Amino acid sequence: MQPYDLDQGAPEAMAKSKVLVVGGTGYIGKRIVKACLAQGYPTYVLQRAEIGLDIDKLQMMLSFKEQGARLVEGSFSDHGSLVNAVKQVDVVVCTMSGVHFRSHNILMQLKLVDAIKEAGNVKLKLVDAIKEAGNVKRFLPSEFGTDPAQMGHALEPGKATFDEKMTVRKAIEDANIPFTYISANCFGGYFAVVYMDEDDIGTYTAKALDDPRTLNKALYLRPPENILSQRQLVEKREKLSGKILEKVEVSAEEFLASMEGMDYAQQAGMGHFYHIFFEGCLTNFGIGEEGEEAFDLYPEEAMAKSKVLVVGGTGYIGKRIVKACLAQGYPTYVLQRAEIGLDIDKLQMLLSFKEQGARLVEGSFSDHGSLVNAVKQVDVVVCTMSGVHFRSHNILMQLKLVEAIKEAGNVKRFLPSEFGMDPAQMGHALEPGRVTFDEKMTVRKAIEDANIPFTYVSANCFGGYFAGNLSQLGSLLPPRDKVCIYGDGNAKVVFMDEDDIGTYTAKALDDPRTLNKTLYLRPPENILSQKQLVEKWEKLSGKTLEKVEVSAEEFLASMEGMDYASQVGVGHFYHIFYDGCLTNFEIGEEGEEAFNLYPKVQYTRMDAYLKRYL
Ligand code: NDP
Ligand code: GO6
Repeated sequence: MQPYDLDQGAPEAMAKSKVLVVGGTGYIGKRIVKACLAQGYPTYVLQRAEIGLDIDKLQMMLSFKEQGARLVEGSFSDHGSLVNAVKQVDVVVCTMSGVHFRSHNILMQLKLVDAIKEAGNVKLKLVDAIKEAGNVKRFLPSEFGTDPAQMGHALEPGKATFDEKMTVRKAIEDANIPFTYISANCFGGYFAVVYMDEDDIGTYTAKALDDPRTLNKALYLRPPENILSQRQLVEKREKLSGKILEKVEVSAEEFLASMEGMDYAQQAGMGHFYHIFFEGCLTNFGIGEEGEEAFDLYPEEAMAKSKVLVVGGTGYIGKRIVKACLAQGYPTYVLQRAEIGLDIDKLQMLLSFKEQGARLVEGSFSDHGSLVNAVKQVDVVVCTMSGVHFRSHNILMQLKLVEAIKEAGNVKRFLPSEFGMDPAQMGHALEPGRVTFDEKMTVRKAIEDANIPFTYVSANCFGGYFAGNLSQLGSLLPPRDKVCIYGDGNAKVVFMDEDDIGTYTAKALDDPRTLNKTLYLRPPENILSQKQLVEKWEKLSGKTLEKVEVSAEEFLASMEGMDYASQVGVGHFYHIFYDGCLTNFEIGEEGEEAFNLYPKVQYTRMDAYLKRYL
């Protein structure tokens, strides 16, 4: 067991379709297997009888099994075995070898063309098997390239590729098999128009195979920043290498003329290049009714995952953000402060992060250069600097981090330590509690003055400080007999499971929709009044508590004689429970709501949260 287990996939996993990948050890197939496993699908991979002595293939199969896939034996020359295989699942993804040329090796290309030809009829066998089995809810045939429906005019002999795929489509549709066709455009490694990273093709395919919005549609992968002309691509290369290449312009006529005398496989390839680079066939049509665009549907997957640095990673909320970043597959960096000294718990936690794949970066707030060096290594910085007066309160220390980010100049987004009430709403807050908001606003101003892109996460009430104790000050446990009810107890509050704050923060940190915005965490079922919270506890515990109503005046008067940290707490509670400051405003243009953006996150409801206190 890992110490901070964040298994946000689990509740979703139950509902996920069972997926069979046919062709799972292939170039694109293995990435789809990986993405299906990563996204929590029960994943089956066809293990062909023909595997023989191909030790690499077998090893790959075994590694899939180790990662949780189930291997299903079958063969394309044994119809019954295919039927048996597809009978076990809901969705079949086929990545049978297709239209791409791995190199200019002429003989290899010949073999590939043969394989493509063969694939055409082999896949029909699969279609027959699916038809006969009758249980498959969706079939994704081997497409993953140029949309064949757009290629009726294609040149011979390259046209064969598209014709065969259209034959497969016809067989699928004639058999009334529900489908999704993935038009993945160019695999980045081969040729370059809409360029796609192969792992992203796997990710989008796994996302789409269960999504009702892609049912009986073609899914086009067109992430906007990957739509590039050949010239733009070359420019990028030149920038990276610092070397200018000589450009030799080839006219369409010359290009087509060069096909003469080439072998069949090469001619097919030339034809495809012609349509892509001279016609622009990947982008010269709008996506109609029959299609969907992957970037539109899954904007959160659009970019290669950003590198994230968490500053304050061993803190109460910080460690949960680190866990969520790791779980969501971000390359995750955690600042290891030089000041750690003999704090053995902190060090052990950092080591456990490292074990889980995080990179530790040494640095100190009293060494500007070390902070610059740390932030230079990443795209996004999340700071969870302490901000609870009776623990420690160092919100303004973040100004040093802002200076470092400004100097480094590479950071695409900064999430400062907020994670509470929206300080922008708290201009009227009472002394001395307002210091929390004033300092957070000072940090915001420094960020915005330095033109650093940001997201502010307004996480509302941590369950541990506000729910488990039924919102009682000075205690973290539910009261046994009496509970103080603030006013009429009806002001709406938002209670959050701390792990969910980690999950939403990790989701938002490279989402274009949250750029330069405040993200409010308001999952609908967690918007509760204090009374409703108490009711839930009474139901769970089977015990009714005596309610002591406290008026606003009494509550504020109680501040007198308290120490500073407690006065801060009373002020915050006052605004939350008497003003209703967490919910008495609408989210405007400058904000987004997390449940809206990420409806699939199975957030923890407060009954489940309170169960832990029974
Ligand atoms: P913690 O008290 O757990 O501290 C977080 C981290 O701050 C520490 O782990 C440490 O980082 C860093 N830190 C502390 N002192 C120093 C220092 N002198 N120099 C450098 N780093 C330091 O913070 P919380 O998780 O409680 O608070 C984080 C945010 O959440 C705050 O903005 C707070 O206001 C907010 N919050 C909101 C609540 C709510 O109900 N909404 C409740 C509680 C907090 P390291 O890991 O490097 O040692
Ligand atoms: C948490 C607290 C709880 C104070 C925020 C005294 C910033 C926020 C909801 O850590 O002062 O007993 O938004 O006796 O924006 C502390 C502070 C509350 C808890 C608030 C916080 C909340 C900071 C106490 C207590 C449980």
